[in-house]
Parts: sequence; C-alpha cells; structure tokens
Amino acid sequence: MIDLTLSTEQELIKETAKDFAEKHLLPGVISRDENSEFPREQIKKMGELGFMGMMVPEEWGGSGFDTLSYVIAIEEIAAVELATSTIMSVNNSLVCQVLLDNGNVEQKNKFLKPLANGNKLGAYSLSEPQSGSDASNMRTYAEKDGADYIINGTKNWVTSGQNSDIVIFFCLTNKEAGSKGVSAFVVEKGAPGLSIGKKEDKLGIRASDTCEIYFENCRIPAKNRIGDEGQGFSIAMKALGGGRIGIAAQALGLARSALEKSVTYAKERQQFGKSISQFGAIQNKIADIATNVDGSRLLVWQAAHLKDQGKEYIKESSMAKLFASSTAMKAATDCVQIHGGYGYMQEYGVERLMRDAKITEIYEGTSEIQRLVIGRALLK
Ligand code: COS
Repeated sequence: MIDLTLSTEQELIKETAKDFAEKHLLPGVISRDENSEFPREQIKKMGELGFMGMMVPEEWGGSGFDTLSYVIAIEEIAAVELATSTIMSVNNSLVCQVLLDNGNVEQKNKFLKPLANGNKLGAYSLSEPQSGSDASNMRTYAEKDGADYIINGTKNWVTSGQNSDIVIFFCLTNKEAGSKGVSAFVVEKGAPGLSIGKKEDKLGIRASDTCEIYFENCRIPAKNRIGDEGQGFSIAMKALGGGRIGIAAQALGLARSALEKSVTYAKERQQFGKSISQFGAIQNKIADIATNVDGSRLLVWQAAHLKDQGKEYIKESSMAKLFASSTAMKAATDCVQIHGGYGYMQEYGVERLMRDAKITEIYEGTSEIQRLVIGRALLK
C-alpha cells in the first residue's frame, strides 16, 4: 500500500522547520547573500531544535529521526535559504553519518555527540584541485609515524571549511593501490600543520563558506583514522549516496519556493489590462514547474524511504538528485522570466534562486556523475 500522508511527528517537524525558516532565516537572507555572511546564530538555533543531527540516535546526541523526516526539514529550510540548508545537509548526511556508520565508541563520544547536538560543526573534505568527479585520483598522503600520521596535501571546495570545528577528510595511505589506498580521518581545527584557505567568492550559496584546506606535515593521532586503512573510498561513496538525497531535498525546496513566488507574482502583475496569470505562456511555465516539483518530491521521498527500510537506494538517490537539481535550475530560471525586469533585481529575492540553484547540479556529484551512477546500476 502506498501512503504519502505524513505522520503527526513529521507534520510537526515540517511546521517547526518552516516556522524557524520564516522567523530566523528570511529576515536577513538577502544581506547574508550579498555580504557572504555565515548564519552563525541561525545554525546554533538549528542545533537547539535538533536539526543538526537529525538521523543520529539520541544516545549519540542526535534527534533519532528517519531520513524522510530529515528531507522534510531540509525542504523547508532550503525553501528560504539554500546556503543554510547546505551547512545543515553536510553536517547531517555526510559528517555525522560517516561517524555514526564507521566510527568507534571513542570517536562517537568525542566527535559525533557534539556534532549531532549542535555544539560543534563539521566539514567533509574529499575533492582536491585535480580530483573532483574522479574522486579517487587524490594526492594528499598520510604517512604512518609511530602512533601518528603525518599528512601532506591540499583539499578544496570544503563546505564550512572556515566555520567548522572538525573536518572529516579522505587521503591516500597507499600511493599504489588506487581507490583501495584511500583512508578516512578526522582532524580537529588547531591541529599543528593544518591551515585554512581564504573563503571562495561564489556565484551562489554565498552565506555558506567554501575554502581550501592545507596539510603541511600535519600530525594527527592514528586513533583519528575512521575505519581501516583502505576503506576510505567506500566510506566516502556510501556517505555521498545518502548525502545526495539531502541535496535533492534542497533542490526541491528551492524549486517549490520558485513555484510559490511565480504563482503569487503572476496573480498580482497586470499587463495588457489583465493579470498575467491569464496568459497561456505564463500558465504553461507554472504548470511545468509544479509538475516537476511534485515529481522531485516523489523521487526524494522514494530514496529516503528505501534508505529507511534498509534497502538499496544508491540509484534512487542519484535519480532524485539528478531530477530535483535540474528542476530547481529550470524553475528558478522560469521564475526570473515570469518576474521580468523585477526578477533580475536583487531586492525581489528571485535572482538569488537562479544563482543558488546551479550548485545543486554540481556538488556531491555533478549531473553527469549521477547519470553514470544510474547507468552503471541499470547495466551491471
Ligand atoms: N558504496 C560503497 N562502495 C562504493 C560505492 C558506494 N556507493 N561506489 C563505489 N564504491 C566502491 C566500489 O565498490 C569499488 O570497490 P571494488 O573495487 O571493491 O568494487 C571502489 O569503490 C571504486 O569504485 P569505482 O570503480 O566505481 O570508482 P570510480 O573511480 O569509477 O568512481 C564515481 C566512481 C565516479 C561514481 C565516484 O568517483 C564519484 O562518485 N565521483 C563523484 C565524487 C563526488 O560526488 N564529489 C563531490 C565531492 S563532495 S562535495
């Protein structure tokens, strides 16, 4: 039986997230975007509401919700500020999830608890300047030295790189073994030899910080390795499989916001003596956005549901991300078009949607990589 009705608890999560977004995110959203200002107070409050470790059991500091509840919350946050939902998504589905699935008891106590209860913020670092889609082609290397590792290399595109307290990163422990030579580690800010680069000046999601991180003979204890040597690539990929459901939910939230703004404006705006909502050209755009928004939600919920059932969800996660991100980009572009000249101006809060939407087609795996994952799953 298919039942798409939300439970009472899920309705409450949706309402809480929506209410928070309208009261605490909406007021400063344009200025945070303009000034690339990190939503520090808002992230703190989201921690208090239990939104930073939603899928982590309560014993490890989280809220103990399922993936469906998580995507419902992400949709509401992203509908108001995509940048904030990015910070939330990375902390939840990449950082906390890696520690929950692969960390030992000591690592969970030390790192997971404060990340899940919102006292600390985490970053996830896989990419390097020469290795983006070809993720295993990394150069950063960890050399074993007694009870420590000494790390050298450069990572890039690290979300929350400047504002996080800890970074989960992936590097080689064996230079000859390809993806089997990758290991996962956690490093705390302030570790000797770790430095953080300047904040990148981005097209969109400007309130979230993105930067390079540098390891120069950075010494970290071997007990900071997550899982065994050589398991890192599989840990990274598994986390991204879940993370992509979160990105799809972000894209869905943004697309829904574009739909709502388009409907409101189309009804208000008068041209040629009538509301522009009466023109077929506008109706067609709005009908297409609405259909794709609902299609995106069904794909997002399907992937989340499969994950919650403990079933295989990698293909469905990539399908949700591929479809929802393309929907977000198209919906935001059409929303600007419906608003005409006003849509192009910053103060109407519509041009930001178009700038923000683009990243959902790129990060946590480009649309081309999602097609590769879907194709491989179908043709194996
Ligand atoms: N879960 C667990 N293990 C996985 C996995 C997954 N989802 N996907 C791959 N692996 C494992 C494979 O099983 C394989 O191990 P075996 O050799 O034992 O079978 C190993 O990892 C290498 O996999 P594969 O041969 O498929 O690696 P490729 O180099 O072909 O890369 C893609 C696969 C392209 C899918 C991967 O590199 C990728 O997702 N790239 C995009 C990275 C990305 O999203 N970056 C965003 C940065 S984070 S903002």
